[in-house]
Amino acid sequence: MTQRGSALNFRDFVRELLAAGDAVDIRTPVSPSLEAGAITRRVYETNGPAPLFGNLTEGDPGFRILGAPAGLSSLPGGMYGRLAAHFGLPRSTAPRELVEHLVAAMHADPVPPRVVGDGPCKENVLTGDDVDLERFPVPLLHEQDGGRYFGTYGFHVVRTPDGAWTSWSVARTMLNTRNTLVGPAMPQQHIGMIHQMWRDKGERTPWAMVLGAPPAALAAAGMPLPAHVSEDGYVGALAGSAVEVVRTESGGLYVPANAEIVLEGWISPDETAPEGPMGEYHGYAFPEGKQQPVFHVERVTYRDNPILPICVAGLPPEENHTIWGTMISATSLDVLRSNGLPVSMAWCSYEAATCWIVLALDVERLARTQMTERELADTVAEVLFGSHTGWLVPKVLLVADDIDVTDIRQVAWAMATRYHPGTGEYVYPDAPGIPMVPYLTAEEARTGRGGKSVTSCLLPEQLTGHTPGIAACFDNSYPEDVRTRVLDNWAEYGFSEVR
Ligand SMILES: Cc1cc2nc3c(=O)[nH]c(=O)nc-3n(C[C@H](O)[C@H](O)[C@H](O)COP(=O)(O)O)c2cc1C
Ligand SMILES: [Mn+2]
Repeated sequence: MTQRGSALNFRDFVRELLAAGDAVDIRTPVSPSLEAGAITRRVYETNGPAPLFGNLTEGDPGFRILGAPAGLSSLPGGMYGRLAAHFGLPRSTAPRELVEHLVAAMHADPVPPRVVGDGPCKENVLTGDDVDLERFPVPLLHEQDGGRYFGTYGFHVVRTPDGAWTSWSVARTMLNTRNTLVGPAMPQQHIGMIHQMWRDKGERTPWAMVLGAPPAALAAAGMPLPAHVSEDGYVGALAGSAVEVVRTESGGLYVPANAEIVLEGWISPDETAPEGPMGEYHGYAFPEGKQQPVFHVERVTYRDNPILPICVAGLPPEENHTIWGTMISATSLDVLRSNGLPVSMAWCSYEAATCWIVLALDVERLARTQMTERELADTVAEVLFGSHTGWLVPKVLLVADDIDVTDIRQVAWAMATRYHPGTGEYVYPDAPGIPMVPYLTAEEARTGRGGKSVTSCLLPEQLTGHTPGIAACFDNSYPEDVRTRVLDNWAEYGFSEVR
């Protein structure tokens, strides 16, 4: 028996989406070369149900693909339903509750994984010359991509040489040869740090990659938890029970027992190969690829009729926004609060492609700090840009918490009516940041510094604790009896239900 439920079992997750009408079981033959990518893209861009491709024209018979595993949904009351299902939460869970749930698990004791002897991920085994990644329907996701991507919704497993820290992290991998992959392992990311530890010893990095992982594990692997924190223990705390793992044969690493597909092998200390380009999280496809480390696959294990999940990166909303952005929101909220800042909510607007984070400030608590706007901006920059999570996001917007930061319309309104040109923006040319941000100069990208800002969308009075005027809107501008009557009579007036 393997553990069940949508958070800890990818197959159950898919089954629940199908049952809720938030996935479609596609029986029509579909090509993994561009067609599956095009369908998945259109699904993101229309908030459609996740496509489960059951009849692919390439790859072994019975091998499947799930697109848009955390796309937004147009089902009533469940826009974030697919995201919430990653954590076993009700489909109606609001972003604020989700973020607080993620933060709470950061403060709970880690629940280390439970080792079991066997698991569904070992139903099929390929070793030696039989290792052939081309047996899988490895998709070409965008026409401009430099290759076919095997891993766009899976995570790497590596461990420090002393065994103290196990890292699970999401990063893309492109097919290089039938038994090697190539992909980024940036030195600021934990896989890059751990890979460097093995290189310093002159050794290969033992490595595994997990596809079709328990959804909560995938999300945690896409979360910038601090260094030396093992994501596997965080997942146990988050899901409320230990993740069941099995030992890999080749590297002595542990992987979720019910994963769809597991690749085992090692990362070369020095070998690189060209990777990319690929349509990326910021929304653009740039023309150049890069040399990246090569991952050698010595063993492949998979479930019967395996399902390979894919993220077709590009314009929001896709998983780099819905999963990565949400996880960054939680870790950022935690680091700001832990440093005493009066932040009530943090949110990477999906529409901003994980290139800005909006912070809601409790203006009464803010007033008590007696900080000037500059002091506030500098403190936020120091705390956030100095952290692992803040390295990822170049822009910060500050708003008072009368604004719902998860509603882009309210954020746009605050930006337009409260940000003061010439004085409201504070820039940090020395702050370290991810070099993938599109507007960076060549020099900023090379040094990994600059292009970072904090923009205040606070009215001057809000620094002293009050908001002058109120939003003129349905909730604020009518007495309760009028609002109730309007809501009760809505259908009778002839309007359809509001979603
Ligand atoms: C769908 C998806 C794709 C991602 N692709 C990459 C990637 O290719 N490279 C990368 O460095 N981070 C990527 N990330 C972000 C990392 O997973 C994230 O920053 C995470 O915190 C890294 O783990 P670490 O903090 O343990 O280093 C991706 C995240 C998601 C959800
Ligand atoms: Mn980590």
